[in-house]
Amino acid sequence: RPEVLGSGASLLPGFARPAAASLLLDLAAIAERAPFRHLETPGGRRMSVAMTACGPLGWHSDRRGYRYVSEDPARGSAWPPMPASFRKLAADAARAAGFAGFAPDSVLLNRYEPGARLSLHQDRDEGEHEAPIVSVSLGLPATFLWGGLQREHPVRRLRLVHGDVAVWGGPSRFAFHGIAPLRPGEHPATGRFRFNITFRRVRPMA
Ligand code: MD3
Ligand code: FE
Repeated sequence: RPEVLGSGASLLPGFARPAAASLLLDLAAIAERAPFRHLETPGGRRMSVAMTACGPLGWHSDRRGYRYVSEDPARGSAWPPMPASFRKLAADAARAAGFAGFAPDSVLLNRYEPGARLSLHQDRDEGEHEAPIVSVSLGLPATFLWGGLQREHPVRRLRLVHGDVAVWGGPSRFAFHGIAPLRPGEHPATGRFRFNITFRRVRPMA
């Protein structure tokens, strides 16, 4: 039962819980091939969130800017393929939120350690604006900051816990959002970390 957060935005509490163990196994295999790393912002700051990717395209940031790339710049080879468990969960969650036919071509994996945060931003490096973004929270809980379409708009706080899935489409696709600094803790499935998996459609469907 999706909970409608706003126009085009839905929270599916616990939707990924049944799949969580296999998602985490697949995540560990991806991280073995393409390790989590702290990217540099165009302004030269090291991100506190560690990231990696899988699928045809991966999000990357360095001094030259933000962009999607088909090879992992750290290794000079393709990103690991998208596991079937990931693809299915993303499509099922999108369908449950009213977005049938969602076929992501990029998966960003975020790893939060205590104190790691993501400051308020918009996701606008994707060319395909009709598709939603699907996000899966695993491990330690986090406070999601959900703003409006302009940076100055008021920010709502939403607690995201292990297994929660959120689908961001329609007008909510370009809302400002972020994650408050992670509180230290211990989670049975992920230890001292929170992981977030976001599914994106970057290139138009053929
Ligand atoms: C709302 N990640 O990777 S996921 C990101 O928990 C990112 O790691 C956060 O923001 C995290 O870009 C939040 C939820 C999310 C993702 C994309 C959105 C919410 C969104 C795009 C538009 C509106
Ligand atoms: Fe984002």
